[in-house]
This record gives sequence, structure tokens and C-alpha cells, in this order.
Amino acid sequence: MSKYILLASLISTPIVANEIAFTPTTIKIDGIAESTWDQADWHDIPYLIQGEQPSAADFSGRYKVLWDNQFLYVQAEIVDDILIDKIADPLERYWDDDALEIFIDSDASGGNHQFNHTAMAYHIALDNQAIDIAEDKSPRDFNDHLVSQWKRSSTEPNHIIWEVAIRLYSNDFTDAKPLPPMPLKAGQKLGFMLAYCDNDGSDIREHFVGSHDIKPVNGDKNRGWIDAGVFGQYTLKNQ
Ligand SMILES: [Ca+2]
Ligand SMILES: [Ca+2]
Ligand SMILES: [Ca+2]
Ligand SMILES: [Ca+2]
Repeated sequence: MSKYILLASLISTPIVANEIAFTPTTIKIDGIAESTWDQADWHDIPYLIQGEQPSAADFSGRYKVLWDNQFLYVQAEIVDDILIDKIADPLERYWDDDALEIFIDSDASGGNHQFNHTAMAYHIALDNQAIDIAEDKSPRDFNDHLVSQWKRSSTEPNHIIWEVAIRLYSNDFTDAKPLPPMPLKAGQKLGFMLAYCDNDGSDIREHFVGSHDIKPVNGDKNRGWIDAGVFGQYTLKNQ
């Protein structure tokens, strides 16, 4: 191959990082990865946000994302040696039990979302309830925003497949005026990030590990629940 042909082939190679593929087939949220997922790429969950770096058997994970006009679909494959939900009240210290945390900014507006809903940080517990902070600074459930189901692997019991279908809401969604979900459209830009809170029996969570490397503020990388600017930026790919 001449260097000119090589150069031309490099220039014409499309860059598809940070695109989310469309699925014409609805994903069934049952904790079983159907073949429809095969079209999506795996992404790792490697970055320690808080606590100690876990071994691969203690926690490791990866995830895929797809979309259709109603839902953003997430499949997380989680390895966790001990699943624990020791704080029974779903609104109390929900981050100190095992939880899949999905961060979504439906228009990639970024900015502070700690006490508003311009972006969401859904803490999905083992009972599949999704908690985030309301505008009055108290925790509330957003169970009508998503459907969640996980299941252990029959061959590797410490592996769980966790499927979530999430509706998206505009910046104008408020607790007093909960607007209906918005349809998803090709070309739409999203902020997205995923993390796992791992506790195996301690008083507080032992590891908090995420999909994106967060720039610390005063040494603190736990910024996702406050600042949507630390999420990854994605585009919904054409159908
Ligand atoms: Ca499924
Ligand atoms: Ca663990
Ligand atoms: Ca937003
Ligand atoms: Ca655990």
C-alpha cells in the first residue's frame, strides 16, 4: 500500500466513539441479555471514585447502551462477590448499599444538578427502586422514570446482568410540574455516566467505581451527583 493510499484510508475512517446505536427491536427488561444487545459495544467501569480499589472478584463491571424512540437501554454486567441491601428504607443512605448508579443529562446541558432535575443521578438499588434528590433537598423515588431488573448468571453466580430502560426528561421537569418524558431522536446529544456502589457488609460503601475519569475538586472525585459537566458526552446514532 502506498503512503498516499494509506493516508486516504486513515482520513476516510469514521470516528464512532461516543455514539449510541439505535435498536429497532425493543429490549425486554428481564436480566437476560438477548441477541439484540450484540450490536452494542462493551464499555468498562474502571475508575475509582471513592473508597479502596477493589480486586476484580470484589467488583468489576462493564456496560452497553442502546436507544429507541422511547427509552435509553442500559445493560450492565456486574461482578460483585457479596450482594447486600442492609438498610431497608429505600430513602435512607441508598448509596451505602449495593447500587447501580446511572447519570443522565438528556440534552448535555451540563451544570449543577444537585437540587434540580436538569440532569439525573438514579441510584438503582437491589430492589430496583431508583432514588435521586428532589428540589427540596430530600431523597425521593423516580421509579416511574425507568424499569430495572437484574439476574444472577446460572454458570457464574457472582456475575449479574442488570438491564434498565430509562425515559428521558427535559430541563423543565420539576417536582411540582413533572412533565411527560421526551421522545429520543437521532442526533440528540446526551450526557451519560455509570457507576457502581459496592458494599459487602461494612457500615459505609467500600468502593465506588465509575465509567468516566472525574477531575477531582479539592481531592474529591465524587462529583457526578452534583455536576453534570463530569458526565461523558454521547450522540444518538442515526437509525
Ligand atoms: Ca433482556
Ligand atoms: Ca464486592
Ligand atoms: Ca440537561
Ligand atoms: Ca457488594
